[in-house]
Amino acid sequence: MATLSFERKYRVRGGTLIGGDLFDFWFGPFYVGFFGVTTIFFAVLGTLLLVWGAAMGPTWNLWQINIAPPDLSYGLSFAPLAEGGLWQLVTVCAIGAFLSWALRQAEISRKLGMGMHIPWAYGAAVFAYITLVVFRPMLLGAWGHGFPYGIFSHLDWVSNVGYQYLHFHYNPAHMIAITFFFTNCLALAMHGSLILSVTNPKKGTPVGTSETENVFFRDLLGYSIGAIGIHRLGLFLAVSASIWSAICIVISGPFWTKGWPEWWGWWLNLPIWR
Ligand code: UQ1
Repeated sequence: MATLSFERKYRVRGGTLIGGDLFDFWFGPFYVGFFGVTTIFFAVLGTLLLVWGAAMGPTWNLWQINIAPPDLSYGLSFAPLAEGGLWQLVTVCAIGAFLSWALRQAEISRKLGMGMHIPWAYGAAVFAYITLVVFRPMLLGAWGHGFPYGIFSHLDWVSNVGYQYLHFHYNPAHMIAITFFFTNCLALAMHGSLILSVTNPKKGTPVGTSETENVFFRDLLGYSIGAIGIHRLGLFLAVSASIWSAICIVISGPFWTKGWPEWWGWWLNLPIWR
């Protein structure tokens, strides 16, 4: 789609965090900026490294391609490219691209005079990823604790690590994370369906207003959280899901080495049951 006429007035100079005016331009509809350049650089390099790894591997079957982290015996050192070094470089590229993307969001937010809600919210998901592939492996003393980059292989990793703790669903932080994911899903389904239903009345009836939205939920639940409130709730639920995901994986190993069902012993052993 062509740039809308009103978009032109938002194509203003400034707001950059780095590079001054040098990268302060657009490519078609996309703002570039210094971090647009670094995003493209890391994303393209990382993808090429994955393709190189696939070329060295035994298969081009998309489901079975696997770029594995180094063997645990390499600890926290650099591994040869064909023995996990590629995974290490891909991880650096992924983190470089994700952080560049967040900083590009921050530059665009500054340009438009917006708050920093979007980069911080996105940053929570990046934080969960970095916790998984950097913080936890470092706490455990080996990059080999990172997860492999591959469709089936990463599923196998999740299954194996889950069984390593006997039953991962007994991890209390995992329970909280899942509860946030599900509640977020419920809230977005409620919000999306509410907005679509209010703006798509049957033929002949006028489109509803914010009061129609409020009244629906007051009739249904005796409470309406409000137009801004539902978005605050959504942000809270989504960011909480990311943060509790990071917590649930970082405590598995570094802070709790037994099966997760055993953690609940404190509850089963409370004197109130005797
Ligand atoms: C709601 O109360 C509300 O305010 C009018 C919305 O804004 C448009 C909503 O999208 C939703 C889903 C609700 C209902 C939510 C709760 C937590 C009662």
